[in-house]
Order: sequence, then C-alpha cells, then structure tokens
Amino acid sequence: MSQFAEQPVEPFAISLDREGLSLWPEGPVLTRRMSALEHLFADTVAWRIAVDAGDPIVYTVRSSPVPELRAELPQSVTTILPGAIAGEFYMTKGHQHQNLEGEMYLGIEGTGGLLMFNGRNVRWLDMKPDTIGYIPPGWAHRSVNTGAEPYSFLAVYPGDAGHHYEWVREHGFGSRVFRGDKAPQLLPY
Ligand code: M6P
Ligand code: ZN
Repeated sequence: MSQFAEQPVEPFAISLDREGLSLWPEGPVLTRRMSALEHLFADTVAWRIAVDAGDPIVYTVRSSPVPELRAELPQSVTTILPGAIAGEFYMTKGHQHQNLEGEMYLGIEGTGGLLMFNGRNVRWLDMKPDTIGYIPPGWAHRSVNTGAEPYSFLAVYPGDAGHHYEWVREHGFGSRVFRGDKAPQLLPY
C-alpha cells in the first residue's frame, strides 16, 4: 500500500504501538510547538516567554494512511506532553467539525480530559487508558493533559469532518483547564 493512500483503500490491519505511541503503517505526522498555539492560552505573556525560551513541542499527531475523504474513517494518535502555561494545562488547539459529524477517542496512555463546547454548554470527560470519549456532532473538542506524563489517545473520525479552527477563534471554548489542588479546575474562558 502506498504511504498516503488514495481511494479506494483496501482492507488492512493497523498496529497500535503503545511504546512508540504511533500507528503502523504510518501516514502524516504533525508536530505542534507552542508557537502554533497563539491566542489560545489565557496568559499571553507567559505563552510568549515559553515560545522565546525554545518553543517546546506541545503535542504530536501520528496518523494512519487512511485519507481524509468522505466515507473513510481516518485514525490518529495524539500525544500531548505534560506542562502548563501559568497553570493552564498543555492542550490541543481544538476544533469544531466543518460538517457536523461525531468522533471517538480511546485513551491509550497517561491522564487527561476531553473538553467540549457547543457554543452554549461545556462538558468535560476525564480520560485515561481504555476510556472511550464520544464527541457528538456539533461539539467543538479540545484535549488536555492533566497529568505528569505524556497523555496519548487514539482518535477515529469521519474523513470529511474537517478541522474548523476559526470556530474556536470566534466562540472560544467556554472553559479553561487549570492545575488545581486535587483535581483539574475548570474556570470560565
Ligand atoms: C485528534 C483528532 C485529530 C486532531 C488532533 C489534534 O487526533 O481530533 O483530528 O487533528 O486530535 O487536535 P487539533 O487538530 O485540534 O490540534
Ligand atoms: Zn475532530
């Protein structure tokens, strides 16, 4: 099979490498550094200091070669490193689906959460290995590492769902997730 398959894709097996936190065969790999998360953390001064002090990797997304095309079900493993910006945990950019479609996540490693926002209400799901998080159509979703180790999860989503990042710029996310005394603390956006 070619590395970045075109339709139609033949049936094939994909290995989940729990040590390497990757899929095989491997498709596109995306690395997001702190600079890619501009305007997302509440403390923009602390964010800028982190960018200037080496622009650390915040998360990687390792996909299988299933293409992002209508009727396909692409998968990816996202690994968010542990850390926080002025107490606000490392997180993904977060997005709404352009076409209102669902998605599912399976926790693989570490502890984190799935923050969802439909423009009015916020939902938070604690995620750990073997937790399945379901994202219904119409809910923007962002993942957060709330632990001291990398937090990793498998995502499966409709190939034509799209990543609507502008929606998040316009609507925010309802809540922000900060380090708390005992548990993560959700504070108003
Ligand atoms: C999951 C899926 C991907 C997404 C990734 C990172 O793996 O939802 O589609 O790209 O998380 O999230 P974001 O695109 O919001 O940075
Ligand atoms: Zn999605």
